[in-house]
Amino acid sequence: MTPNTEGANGADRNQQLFDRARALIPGGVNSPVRAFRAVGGTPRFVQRAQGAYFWDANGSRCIDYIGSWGPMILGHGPPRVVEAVQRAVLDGFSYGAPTEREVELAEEIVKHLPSVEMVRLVSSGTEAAMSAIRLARGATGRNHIIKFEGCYHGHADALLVKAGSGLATFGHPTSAGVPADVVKHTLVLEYNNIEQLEEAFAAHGGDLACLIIEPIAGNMNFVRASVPFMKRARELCTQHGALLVFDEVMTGFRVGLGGAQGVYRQALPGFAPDITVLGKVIGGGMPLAAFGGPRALMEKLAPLGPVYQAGTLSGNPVATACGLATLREIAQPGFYEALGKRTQLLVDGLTGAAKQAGLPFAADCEGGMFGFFLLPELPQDYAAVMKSDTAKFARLFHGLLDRGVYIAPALYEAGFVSSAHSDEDIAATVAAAREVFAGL
Ligand code: KE4
Repeated sequence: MTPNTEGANGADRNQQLFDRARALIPGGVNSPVRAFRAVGGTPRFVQRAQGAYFWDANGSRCIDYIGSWGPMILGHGPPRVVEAVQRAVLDGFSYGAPTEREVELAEEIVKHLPSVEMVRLVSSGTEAAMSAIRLARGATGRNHIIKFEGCYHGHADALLVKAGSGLATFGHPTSAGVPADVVKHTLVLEYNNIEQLEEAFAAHGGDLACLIIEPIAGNMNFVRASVPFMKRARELCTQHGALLVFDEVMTGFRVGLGGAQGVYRQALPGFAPDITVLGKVIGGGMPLAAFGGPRALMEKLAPLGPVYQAGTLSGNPVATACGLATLREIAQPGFYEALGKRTQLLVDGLTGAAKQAGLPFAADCEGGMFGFFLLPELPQDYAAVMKSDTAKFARLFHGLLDRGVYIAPALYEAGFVSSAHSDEDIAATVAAAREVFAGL
């Protein structure tokens, strides 16, 4: 695939746009990961996208394995979703009043997640995770929370925290502007570390409002919580009266129709979190997220209960049209079987190409989500992920990009396959990777 780095008049329009953007928008982007800081180079300014592809400002086409960081599970511009959105906008953009479609979307979500009896729609994953923690704290009357190193739950203050100096010591802010007071209730533990779980609950169990976790950590690229670890987390939360919060913003309706909790239920019959946080796929690319759980818990939310939560654009009629049409498409029989096969084809192809090149390489996937590491085996926690060779990853990233394959511009991000990715796209991706691996 010949790289085309220049527009019609020979100028690199991505660079021109990036220069203009950086004069007006911090870092030239509206979300940091888009700035290519981890891999260097110039971000691609997307001009349009369709199916498995986008075209950048130079008119160069890329096979897109980010898909807006997960939402575009049907690929870009799925016809029936586009029609639903076009119809919705003709009826108005936003009302700030209840609509039937919010009820229909809530029904669709509840239908597929047995642990969710009620759901509240919001506009971003950050808002959903933040609200879920407030609900857990309001419901339990407790302040402390547990999160895990390497898991990302949006940028609410209480969650921008790194591990304390020793085990079961409270966290320190990872961002300027977050007062130490705000994170002093947040315990940060090692993902998949059962011993630390036991110790933290032994020391603080009676003061814990919740444990929040990414069940498959897509913000460490792709790290699964082990079944024994997840089983123990569930048991300890139940034993100590803390709530188990599943952050499925990335995995929800991405790894399967029942989300990651459905995957764990296969190994742990009856397994269920107390609160589920959703986003990305349920909005189909529009600003829509949600959190839900048992009725008794959710009815503690305003206007019924004492836990306040609100939003001008919550349940926005255009966003709900996009999300509802998306969920109805992916709920079709066979959708996830076909998507999972396509993702496995990619992972197997990349693994074979890397082995052929003699590269340390480990990959994993579930449904339409995948991850890979330039490591000999799959890491189980953040420290192991960070042993990756970032310079080598950057060379891989740009080698693929030059060949029209767009993966995440950071080694700690997952990748996403859509139902629009064809076998030919997968083959072209593996061929490009084979060329790049040879030179790494
Ligand atoms: P948003 O506020 O970005 O909608 O969602 C926050 C969030 C919450 N929970 C999980 C598991 C998430 O992955 C995210 C957001 N994911 C990142 C990608 N790793 C979004 C990309 C970005 O920050 O630009």
